[in-house]
Amino acid sequence: MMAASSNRRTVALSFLLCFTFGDICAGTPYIFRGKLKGGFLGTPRHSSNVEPPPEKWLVQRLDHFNHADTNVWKQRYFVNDTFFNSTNPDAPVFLMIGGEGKANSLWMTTGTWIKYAQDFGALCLMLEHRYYGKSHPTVDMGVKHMVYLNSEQALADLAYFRSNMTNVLGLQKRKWIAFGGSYPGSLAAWFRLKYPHLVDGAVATSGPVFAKINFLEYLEVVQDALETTVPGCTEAIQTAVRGVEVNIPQSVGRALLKDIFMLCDEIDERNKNDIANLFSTLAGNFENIVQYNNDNREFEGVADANITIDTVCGMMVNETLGAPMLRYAAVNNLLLKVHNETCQDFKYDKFIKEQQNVTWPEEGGVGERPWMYQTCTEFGWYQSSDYVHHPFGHRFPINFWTQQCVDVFGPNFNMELLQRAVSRTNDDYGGFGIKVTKVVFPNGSIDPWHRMGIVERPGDESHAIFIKGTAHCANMYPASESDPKELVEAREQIKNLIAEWLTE
Ligand SMILES: *[C@@H]1O[C@H](CO)[C@@H](O)[C@H](O)[C@H]1NC(C)=O
Ligand SMILES: *[C@@H]1O[C@H](CO)[C@@H](O)[C@H](O)[C@H]1NC(C)=O
Ligand SMILES: *[C@@H]1O[C@H](CO)[C@@H](O)[C@H](O)[C@H]1NC(C)=O
Ligand SMILES: *[C@@H]1O[C@H](CO)[C@@H](O)[C@H](O)[C@H]1NC(C)=O
Ligand SMILES: *[C@@H]1O[C@H](CO)[C@@H](O)[C@H](O)[C@H]1NC(C)=O
Ligand SMILES: *[C@@H]1O[C@H](CO)[C@@H](O)[C@H](O)[C@H]1NC(C)=O
Ligand SMILES: *[C@@H]1O[C@H](CO)[C@@H](O)[C@H](O)[C@H]1NC(C)=O
Ligand SMILES: CC(=O)N[C@H]1CO[C@H](CO)[C@@H](O)[C@@H]1O
Repeated sequence: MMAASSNRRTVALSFLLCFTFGDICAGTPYIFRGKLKGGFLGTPRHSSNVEPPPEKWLVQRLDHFNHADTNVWKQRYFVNDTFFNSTNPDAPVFLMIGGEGKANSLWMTTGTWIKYAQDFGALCLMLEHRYYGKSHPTVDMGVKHMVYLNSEQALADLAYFRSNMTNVLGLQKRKWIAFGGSYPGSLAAWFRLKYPHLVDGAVATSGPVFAKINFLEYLEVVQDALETTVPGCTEAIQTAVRGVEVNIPQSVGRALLKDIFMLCDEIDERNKNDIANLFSTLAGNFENIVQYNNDNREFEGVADANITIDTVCGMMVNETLGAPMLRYAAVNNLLLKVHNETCQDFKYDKFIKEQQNVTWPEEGGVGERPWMYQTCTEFGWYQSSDYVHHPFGHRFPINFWTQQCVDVFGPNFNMELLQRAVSRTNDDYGGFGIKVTKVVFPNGSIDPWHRMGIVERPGDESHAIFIKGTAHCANMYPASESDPKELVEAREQIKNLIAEWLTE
């Protein structure tokens, strides 16, 4: 799911994952904490005219860990049974796990997992994650209603979904394989970890498994990817950023910046949060491109899918575009244009106000509040500017990010809570030391998220596939003629692993 429609793009958060344009909210940037609006895994756009299957609803418990609480709510799911060969007792069930964005039904008819379903005669199911899309467990997103939002409840939702579907659809004795990309990739691995009797294997694509408050490695990967693709790129960015720094203290300079970067508002040099947001947004232009470089998302209808590292770095080293600061502005303005935005928003207070809104977004809207809540209470993963050697300036340090938790959710959501939460998450799932079997962890070398993912085979029966030269979730998108050899091989390797798990 991504976002875009409004004419502003704020920028405080930079990173998550994948989503679609078309649903946006005003001050929120199209890439938010490394996640495209709508989720880490992009929304597929339909290449054919295949009608996606209709949505269905399951009654779920609000709190799986308190049996005295009898509250229930309705969770959305989808079924594609076209390839399911029910007369074959070995035909498996494939479960696509929803994540931090709405579950887009277009995934029910496209993507690599559908190809695999065709090969194995599988039944395809997708469950939307609680608090995202249309799966609203509570009347609103007030802080006291958000206590039921966490990955453990989400895994318990999957467990109940699994048992309900088994009964309702008569799937006894069938093997289940879980799929997910990005945060749902982590959930796929954790589902196998926590409920090994319910799922026989998991394809955990680009899943960050290690919770960490200060994800400073993110910009390190971005810097490497930029520099190895186009030498001189990071140096030009550094010069540009220095130019921005020099202009901020002077009123003439601020007016110049407003003009060349098409800012929506005047810069208030005393507002450190606005300045942090500005620097982080400008870095975000490059983070987004690196995270999704050459990833075949055209099928999703992603507006900037054809803008790659070569495009933006090509601009950064192109002297005919003027001084480096003007080239940096040209990249910014190109992305604004692609996202149909008329000016660059960077006002921190506006962004915080939007995140404080507890009303569920209207149909099609993108709410980033639930994901923000999960980062503040489980994972961290803030793409701070604290790595020393990246070129984007050091104006968005970790405190800028952690303060947002307090500003949005209140004083309890402080650093102390975050530290306890992140350490509990790693105790719960094992972090990098996760002990699982029959899980494959594909990750792309230039996807910054691989630094929080499994980089070595964690056990004899789980597998790491490192896909050279690819970005976030690349192996999940439909294949294309131009896919690198490594990606083609990875898809084949994953298929062979699934075949192995199904015959054991
Ligand atoms: C499965 O879910 C449906 C709809 O929520 C419910 O009516 C039914 O009782 C459930 N069945 C089982 C066996 O859990
Ligand atoms: C379905 O499975 C049965 C039993 O394995 C097999 O004989 C049949 O050819 C399969 N049908 C299709 C359409 O693949
Ligand atoms: C399942 O996906 C296939 C491949 O895109 C599509 O042709 C079919 O119509 C889908 N079936 C349902 C029930 O949506
Ligand atoms: C991306 O594609 C659009 C539409 O096909 C085209 O107008 C635009 O120039 C392309 N942008 C780049 C940077 O190639
Ligand atoms: C540099 O930018 C100019 C002006 O946009 C363009 O005409 C030229 O093709 C670019 N040069 C390269 C090497 O991309
Ligand atoms: C931008 O606007 C054009 C024309 O109205 C539309 O075709 C396109 O899909 C929009 N792009 C985005 C990212 O919303
Ligand atoms: C809060 O979000 C809802 C749903 O998107 C929207 O209708 C409402 O205008 C927003 N409220 C404020 C104060 O922005
Ligand atoms: C699981 C997996 O593929 N891990 C790879 C992720 O990326 C690193 C490179 O930084 C590889 O070394 C890992 O093998």
